[in-house]
Amino acid sequence: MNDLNQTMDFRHQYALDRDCTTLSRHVLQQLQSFSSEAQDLSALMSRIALAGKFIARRLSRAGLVEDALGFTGEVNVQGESVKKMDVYTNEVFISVFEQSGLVCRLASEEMEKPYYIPENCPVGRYTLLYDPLDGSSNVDVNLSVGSIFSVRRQDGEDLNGSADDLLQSGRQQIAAGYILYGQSTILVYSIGRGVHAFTLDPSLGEFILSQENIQIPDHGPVYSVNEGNFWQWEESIRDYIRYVHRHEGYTARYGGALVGDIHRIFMQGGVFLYPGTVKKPEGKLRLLYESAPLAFLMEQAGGRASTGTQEILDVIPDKLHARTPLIIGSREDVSLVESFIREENRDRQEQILTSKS
Ligand code: P6P
Repeated sequence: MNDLNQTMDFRHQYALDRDCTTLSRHVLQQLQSFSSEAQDLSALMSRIALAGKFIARRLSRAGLVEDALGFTGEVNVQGESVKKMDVYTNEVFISVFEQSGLVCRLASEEMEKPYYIPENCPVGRYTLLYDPLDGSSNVDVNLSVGSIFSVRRQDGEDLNGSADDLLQSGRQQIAAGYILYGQSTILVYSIGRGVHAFTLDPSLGEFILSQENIQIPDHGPVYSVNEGNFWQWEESIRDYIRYVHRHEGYTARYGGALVGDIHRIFMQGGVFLYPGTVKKPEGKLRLLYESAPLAFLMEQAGGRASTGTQEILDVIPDKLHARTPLIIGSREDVSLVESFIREENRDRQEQILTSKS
């Protein structure tokens, strides 16, 4: 073959490979198997991608679609005002899994109890836990929002519909990820074999592999936290913030929507914090469908996720919508925050001992 044909052949092959690594193909490549379980997981991820496409399409035209924006007037189980887009996105996830035969239960931030798909239960032994539209307050100002998902196997019979078998540590997750609706729509996932990103190509209607085996730097310049809560924090968190204010090499970035803030940390390194407050030590973010899936990804990417005193993936929730403080990102940066918390706890213990002596 002459040089021109060799060059054309290479370009042709590269172009096809670039466009053909779809999400479903990648899952099967990861599992190196075509077993029925591998096929199920691949199909399940494709359903999540389909939900992402529906949501991305709705968001891209929200300002033009009648009744897409604004509030429903309802309050959800979290005590938050429900946006019309919250309802729409929640129903998208439900509809893409009905008649899928894959998922028996869906547990959502928007629903007090899990939604059961009885016809799937004898077959579909998976449960999807998800936050259909995280950061929805950003929708009305056209800033990035995201969906977060976690996949677990159904562990035993859920006889009374209480889904108590979901109250297990994040290490039981078999897949997790998020979809970031920004300038482009990016799906980031892991099935425990590294973290991989796919970018939606609207002209193909497919998520195409754009970044494989993402690794987060051990340290990064970004600290991401809502400093407006400074007055509510424990002294240890305040001391950490004073430290980064006084040392060169840090930059504050906070978008008010978890998925976008976390994606930046994945890409640039650093730490995201949503700590507890004196009044609400459990924090704001939910464990099972926000912190745990993100912690699963972060550990796969070489980072860490902590409550401040415990690895997020070791936390066992007492209820479906349990909340937890979240300190997540580069190993060194998460450890630095923890060192301030340990220092504070040590000082507090010394004060208690001193007062007793
Ligand atoms: P605050 C959005 O409501 C959310 O759940 C996350 O997406 C985000 O990280 C956090 O809350 C923002 O909370 O108190 O800073 O507005």
